[in-house]
Amino acid sequence: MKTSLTRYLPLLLPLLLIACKPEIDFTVTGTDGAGEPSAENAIEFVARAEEQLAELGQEAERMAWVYSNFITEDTEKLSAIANEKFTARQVEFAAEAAKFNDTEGLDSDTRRKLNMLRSGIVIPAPGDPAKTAEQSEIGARLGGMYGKGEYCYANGNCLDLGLLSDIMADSRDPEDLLEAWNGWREVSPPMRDLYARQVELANEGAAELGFPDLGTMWRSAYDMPPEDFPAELDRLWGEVKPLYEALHCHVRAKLGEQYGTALVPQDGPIPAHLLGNMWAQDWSNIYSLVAPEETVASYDLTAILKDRGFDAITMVQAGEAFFSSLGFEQLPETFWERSLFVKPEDRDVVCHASAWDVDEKDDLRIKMCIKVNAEDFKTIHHELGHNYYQRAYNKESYLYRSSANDGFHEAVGDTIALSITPEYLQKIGLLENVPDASGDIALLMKRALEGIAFMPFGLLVDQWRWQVFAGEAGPEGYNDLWWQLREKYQGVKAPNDRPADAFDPGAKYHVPGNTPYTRYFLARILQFQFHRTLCEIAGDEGPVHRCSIYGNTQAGERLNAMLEMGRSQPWPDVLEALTGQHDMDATAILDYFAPLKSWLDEQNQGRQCGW
Ligand code: X8Z
Ligand code: ZN
Repeated sequence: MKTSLTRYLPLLLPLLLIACKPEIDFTVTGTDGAGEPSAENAIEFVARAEEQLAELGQEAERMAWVYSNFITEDTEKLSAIANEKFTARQVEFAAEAAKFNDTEGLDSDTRRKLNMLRSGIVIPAPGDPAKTAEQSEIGARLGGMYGKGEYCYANGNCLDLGLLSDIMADSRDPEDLLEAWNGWREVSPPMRDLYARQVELANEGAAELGFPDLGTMWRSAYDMPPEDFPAELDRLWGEVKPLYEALHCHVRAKLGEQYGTALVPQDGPIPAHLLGNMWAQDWSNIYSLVAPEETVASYDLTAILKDRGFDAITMVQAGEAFFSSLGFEQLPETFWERSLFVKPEDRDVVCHASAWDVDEKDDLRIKMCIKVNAEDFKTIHHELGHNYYQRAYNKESYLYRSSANDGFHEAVGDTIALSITPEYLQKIGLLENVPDASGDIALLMKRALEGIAFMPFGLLVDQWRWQVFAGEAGPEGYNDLWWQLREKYQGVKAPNDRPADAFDPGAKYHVPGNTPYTRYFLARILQFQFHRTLCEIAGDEGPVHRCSIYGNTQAGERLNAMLEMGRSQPWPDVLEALTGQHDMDATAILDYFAPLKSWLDEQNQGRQCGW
């Protein structure tokens, strides 16, 4: 809902999109002075709220942009102030909206928008202005701590997350991996008490709006009763889990061969520092360790991009060209002028990739510290997906300028990325020869190391937060709960005993950045549903993992038609408009990976799987 930003993803601030301009008139909202909470007054109230929030949004958005591009004490403060004003306003509107709960005769749009106003705040603040200010300051501080984070080695060499991540990706020395892994986790212990206070304040804010806790408020954003949502996630995860377990089993066996079974016991969770990624959420960097031996070597997109002299800009241009081939209008000139593509040498910035729509018209931007590699090539498509979505729904009214549910926003660019197939790379001149069908297992393995490996992580981050919000773990128990969930869902374990003050969840952007995470789990399901449908529309009759919709304007039109709907309808209806299906459905992902699943099952014969 609109209460989730124009900047997609990373909510640097605890807030959604906006903050306010001091010159705006804040008087008279809601039912005050407007008589009874009648249906007529509700319409008027919603219109007023939309107008004010739309206007207020831009300044906070600009403030947040400046802050995350120049992290200093001053921009932190300015950003917190802007955020505080916006939050206060949002909370007032939410409370006003609740007054219409029992109003009869509301039309469905007004009812929908009132619900959005009431429940769509990511981090609601208590009504007390001092607490709102405190909460905004904490939010800004946490974002800055993460953005500025670095680890200094004994030789005085200090590395930021990007460089530490390079070690996680490339090193095969367990000691180096462990130091980088531990080093990054030194950034987060000072966040723990601030985070705990933020939870306390946000829960108070949620309670004032009538929710038992913040987790329930977050789960209210899915066009179904909040209590049904976890069961829906369990259903989807239950379907994908056997595939994940098969992948886990094979990867663990191969890591055992690489590092020895003393380090990687073959009947337990995998040590989290050996999977090629700081959070073990994407395993594609260890492809060479787990690659199918009998299939022909597939291509190495990182090497191709480097050999062809790609840089950050030309990589983004290639992403834009894909969308253009589907019939999407080119990005505006300002996108190229205002985006941040490369990490600046001279200042701290938030490098975590994000996409922005500053004026909700066409001031689209991305902010990324792009490296020339396959992973960032994919992330560029991910971010551009956000931008094209933002542009597609910009004719909707303010509260509907968002995705059908938050998983949809995350799924669009990832759907396009599934079309970066060997055939596509050949078409655009990056690959001479397309591997024949014997290369499919290699291709699917790479995709699974990204997408399937990610799924339990995508689920557990909010399982952790929901329990924290519900008071099931206090600050002393945060870290243990985190590792219980990592073991339960991912089958990974901390590589060493965690220090008493460890706050490992804080070492993942979205926790200090307060960005809900279940959206990425949903996106994994949705992207394969979208891909399957778009390939059908494109008339592709081959295996779906080989299909690329590049150049197919019918597929582009149908995709755009869905994007244009924004959040104006319940997500099942939006999903149906594109796919004909009313439900999220894991069969698309399972069908896509079916050949790999058979292959993994063969490899795993005789191995003891599970943890
Ligand atoms: O945060 C992101 C995007 C921005 S919305 C780069 N992602 C999650 C992550 O990095 O943890 C994309 C995949 C999951
Ligand atoms: Zn995203």
